Amino acid sequence: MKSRAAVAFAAGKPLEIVEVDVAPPKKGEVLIKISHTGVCHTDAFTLSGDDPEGLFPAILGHEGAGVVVEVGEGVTSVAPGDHVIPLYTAECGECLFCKSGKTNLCVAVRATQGKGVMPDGTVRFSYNGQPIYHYMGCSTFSEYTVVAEVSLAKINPAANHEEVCLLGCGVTTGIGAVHNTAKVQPGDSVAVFGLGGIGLAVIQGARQAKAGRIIAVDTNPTKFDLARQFGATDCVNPKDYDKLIQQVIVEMTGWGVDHSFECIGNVNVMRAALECAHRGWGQSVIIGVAGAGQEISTRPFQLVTGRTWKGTAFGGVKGRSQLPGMVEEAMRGEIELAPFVTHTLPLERINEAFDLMHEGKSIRSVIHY
Ligand code: NAD
Ligand code: AHE
Ligand code: ZN
Repeated sequence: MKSRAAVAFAAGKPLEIVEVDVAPPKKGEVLIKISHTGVCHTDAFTLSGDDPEGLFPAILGHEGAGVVVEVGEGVTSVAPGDHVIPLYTAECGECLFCKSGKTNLCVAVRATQGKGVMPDGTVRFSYNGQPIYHYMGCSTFSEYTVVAEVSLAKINPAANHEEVCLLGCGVTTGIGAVHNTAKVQPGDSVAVFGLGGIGLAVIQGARQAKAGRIIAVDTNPTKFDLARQFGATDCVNPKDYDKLIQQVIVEMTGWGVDHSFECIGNVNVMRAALECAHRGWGQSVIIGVAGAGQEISTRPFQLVTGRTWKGTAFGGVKGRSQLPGMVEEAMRGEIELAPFVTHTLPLERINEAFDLMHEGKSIRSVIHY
């Protein structure tokens, strides 16, 4: 079938809106009609050419919601008409990782997903007869996409796709990082570095966890109003100080914060986030994605004196078993999604969404088909 899609033909080039061919779903696969998709910084990261797994041409996008159109052989958990959120972190329930009960990092389709192909090693997209790679097992920048059955969360059909698509990545990642990875407790102090979709979701999660002080850090002060609205108690712009931001936060708090979260993808800020964690027990969670060749560093003494460095993917959330419940929470108003949607744009204007992100003018642009 034909599908309108925004194709990344080459790194660093704008997406091109073209009509691609989409092959039917094979065994264990599902054809989805995407209704909405958010644009996450990770899409921009891969488009920039910095992603070691970046492949071109590809159809990016991993924060979508849609409806099942057709199922391939053997698919039993979803049927045409079901409303779904594609998952870049699958949940097969059977692999070593799923069965461990310790992680959401299912490996059922991860190896092929990272190579831009379906689990059988082939692609379902083509343009003028040339293959186009899949992306993160989702490719939500195509109106019709094919994903593995294990990469689909079935959600309440009454959910508003324009908002719940953000649970496909950004909001779930931030909220999940607080509850599943850091396990923030009532009264704990928190510092959040980077106030995009991820950082603001961390703040929302911290407020849900009844954190005490929530220190929001960004070099763009236009983000502070929304940060306060979500629950930040202090907003700090590192540019306002002539000393290191970790020193500023340690001085603000006495000994540092109980939990810090890096939501930017900057290895220098990752260091600052670790070093502003409390002596003896403070922990720092890396959420941001850093480019090929980048490495983190700190004095080992920072760890010797009790700080812990952690990381999280999709906020530790198991997509098929936990995401439907988060959609229900959003429908009950227990997760706030509307303030994240600063812009809505048709697919044809998707490159504006990337411009708005780079200019610091958006939190989330949501694309509709
Ligand atoms: P975004 O671009 O919307 O927000 C980033 C924010 O960081 C902006 O507000 C920007 O002003 C701020 N910033 C940039 N440099 C800064 C600095 N030096 N000090 C303080 N603030 C600074 O991005 P996003 O969509 O919220 O994504 C954030 C990061 O999280 C990205 O690296 C993305 O790839 C990553 N991510 C990771 C996961 C995961 O599962 N681990 C999931 C989603 C996104
Ligand atoms: N491909 C990159 C890593 C990118 C990355 O870390 N992705 C995050 C999700 S970002 C969503 O916006 C993630 O979940 N990683 C775990 C996984 O299995 O992909 C690289 O460095 O190769
Ligand atoms: Zn994302």
